[in-house]
Amino acid sequence: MFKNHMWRLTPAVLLLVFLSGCFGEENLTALDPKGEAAQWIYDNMILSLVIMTFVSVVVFAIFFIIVVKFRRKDGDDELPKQVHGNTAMEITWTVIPVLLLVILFVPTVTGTFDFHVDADPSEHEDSVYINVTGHQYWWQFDYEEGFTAGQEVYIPVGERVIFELNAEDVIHSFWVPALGGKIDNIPGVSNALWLEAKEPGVYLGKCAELCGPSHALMDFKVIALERDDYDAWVEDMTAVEAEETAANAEAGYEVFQENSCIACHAVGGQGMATGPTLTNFGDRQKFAGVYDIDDDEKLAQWIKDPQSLKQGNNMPAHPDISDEDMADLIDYLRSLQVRPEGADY
Ligand code: HEC
Ligand SMILES: [Cu+2]
Repeated sequence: MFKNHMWRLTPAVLLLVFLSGCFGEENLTALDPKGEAAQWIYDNMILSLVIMTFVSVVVFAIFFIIVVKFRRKDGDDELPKQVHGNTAMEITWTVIPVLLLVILFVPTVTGTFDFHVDADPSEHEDSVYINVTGHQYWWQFDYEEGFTAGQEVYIPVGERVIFELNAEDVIHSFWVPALGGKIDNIPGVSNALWLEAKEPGVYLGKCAELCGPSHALMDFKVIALERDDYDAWVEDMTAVEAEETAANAEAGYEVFQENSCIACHAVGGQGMATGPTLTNFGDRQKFAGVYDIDDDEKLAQWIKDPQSLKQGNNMPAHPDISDEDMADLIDYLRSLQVRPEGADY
């Protein structure tokens, strides 16, 4: 009975295994590691898979051999010879699993210690140290240089970057599958982890803890730059002053001020923000985590009625902005760029 069930499930399980590679958007996968921490997780996953496959093959092989070989034959009505206890066999099937567990145990424990870091900037003075705050449903990244970034976190490539993990409201979880493991952002607790990207690139991150109705839309990006580009970016982010951004799109800047967007969205400068900092909004690939930044219509819809795009989020509706003002406002938002013209990241 039980065996029948197992067989019926097999195609479904296989399908899941094969499709799991297709569901992921971009590099939202732990199966293509692009950093040391992710590589360690991947190697351990493969190691345990190999060991489990080995155990399954051996156990099932013995099982089928015994079922076939010792099957009751026609006319064979006698009770078979009853055997109890076989010291050699008992030792064998105790020692082999113990050895297999030791093989899994050693890299798991050493790695766990290697990947542990304390949430304490004074212990990581030589590393880039970024304070991550999870909000319903967006990410805030505070840099030691004193500026804040929203939704996209920039790091230098080939260096261990320390992320201190905090939360503003409920528990979130910081996960960049291509770069490493996940650790929870817990209100009132500071956790930390380090990630290192081997290659420059954009790595997709996701909140991995059910945190409310729009949990599934709480995406972010890790953007790994060569050290020089990273330094230039930090310098540019630090230099932005809100008033100066007006020069790019004066009319839109006025709409931004009139509607008190700035009360929740910092542009330049530093400090807490109720919403994502917009200092480099024009550089983003997505807004609100998941929507295409180039989509004017969606962006206007977002500003007028954010609930229609992201249920339960904390941005108020602005239904009264006229179409003309909206176009200016969007121009202004797009003009908020820090990335130098022609930079290839
Ligand atoms: C009461 C605070 C508040 C006000 C006022 C406010 N917002 Fe927001 N805004 C938020 C929050 C919170 C989010 C994050 C929502 C989410 O993604 O869950 C957000 C997100 C955004 C985003 C997407 C940012 C990103 O990179 O993902 C844009 C663009 C935006 N707001 C524009 C505006 C504009 C323009 C105004 C003024 C018309 C405005 N906001 C007024 C709180 C506010
Ligand atoms: Cu979350």
